[in-house]
Amino acid sequence: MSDLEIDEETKIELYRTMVRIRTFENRARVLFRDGAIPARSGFYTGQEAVAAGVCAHLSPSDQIGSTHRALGHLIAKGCNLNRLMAELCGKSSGLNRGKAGPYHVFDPSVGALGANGIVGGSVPMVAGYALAHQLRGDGGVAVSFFGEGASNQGGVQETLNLAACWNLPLVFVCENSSPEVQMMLGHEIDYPQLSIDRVSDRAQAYGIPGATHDGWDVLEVFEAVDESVKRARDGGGPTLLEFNVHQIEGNLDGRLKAKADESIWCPIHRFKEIITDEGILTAGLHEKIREEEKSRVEEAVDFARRSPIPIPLKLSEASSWEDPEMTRSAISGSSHEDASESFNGIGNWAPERKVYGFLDS
Ligand SMILES: Cc1ncc(C[n+]2csc(CCOP(=O)(O)OP(=O)(O)O)c2C)c(N)n1
Repeated sequence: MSDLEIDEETKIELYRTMVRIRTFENRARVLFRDGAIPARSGFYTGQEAVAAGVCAHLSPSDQIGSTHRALGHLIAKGCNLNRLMAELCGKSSGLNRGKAGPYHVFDPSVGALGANGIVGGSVPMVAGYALAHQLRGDGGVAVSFFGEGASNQGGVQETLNLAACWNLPLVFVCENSSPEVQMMLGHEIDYPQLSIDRVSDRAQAYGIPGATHDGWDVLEVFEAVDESVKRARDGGGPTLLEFNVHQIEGNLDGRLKAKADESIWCPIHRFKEIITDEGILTAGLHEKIREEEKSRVEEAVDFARRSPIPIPLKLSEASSWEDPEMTRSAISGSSHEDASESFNGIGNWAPERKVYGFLDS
């Protein structure tokens, strides 16, 4: 590790970003429960340190490619919260006019290539952006987020190989929440999915640097990514970084209540203690950040609520798909009225959910 000095302002920004992600997701959970978000989504709760620590090194002209747990990545990359929330709610003011939803939302204006419902699907695409930076010689980098499950996909391994062969300015970020990591954290494992202990060991096979870090320590993430991004910008090629993470509530039908001992791996809880001890975060500043982020998220909810749903006919007109009739039936499964119904926010599948997250503890 480098001897990187991280100043107070950066630490507070990292903290704020994590709080923003947690606040947004907790609010989104309530909207899912109430049926206002008529779609499925993975959650990023417990992994915030990775998105915050990575994206702090990137500018809007750098790209990230994401997973089915994209909200944290998108928020850390600077997506407009109003339009992000509107997108989740299927509203026409959403980032993608309400057509992408939680699994495919994207915002190229901030370099967020978006969520991806296909496990490992975004990884090869991100390499294309890295190649574009290399060809332009503009010093830009691309970052590819993926899970340890995705790391076994052929496309991910091919991209690692190609990125290494072409020396692309690409940082691979594997967020490992595997059963093996969960076992290390004291939980039981149910099935093996990796033949190795560390995904980063695979870097060796491609002749690129690789390392594994605690993904619940935002400073460790920040420091590790600093080196890799600098190397990529300076023409030093790709890196495979692995961050072990504990998903506090990753799944749709996940546990309703976080276990008390999970606060150990809650990146926000941990970092709050550290910067409080350092005298950087006072109770007043913590409260201010919480209130500001809560009101930003509430503003996003209001914006989404006030926004209209897309008009079904416009869905096909505004689309680049060629056959409007096919588009309509693909979206609705049947008639225009059904399509309108499917976007009106009255889903009834959402299970009862509770909101939690150590922010107030
Ligand atoms: C190509 C493909 N296969 C299977 C699925 C179903 N699926 C959704 S999430 C998931 C697990 C992915 O694991 P990982 O990449 O480790 O991410 P995590 O959920 O742990 O964050 C699977 C198999 C999918 N969406 N896409």
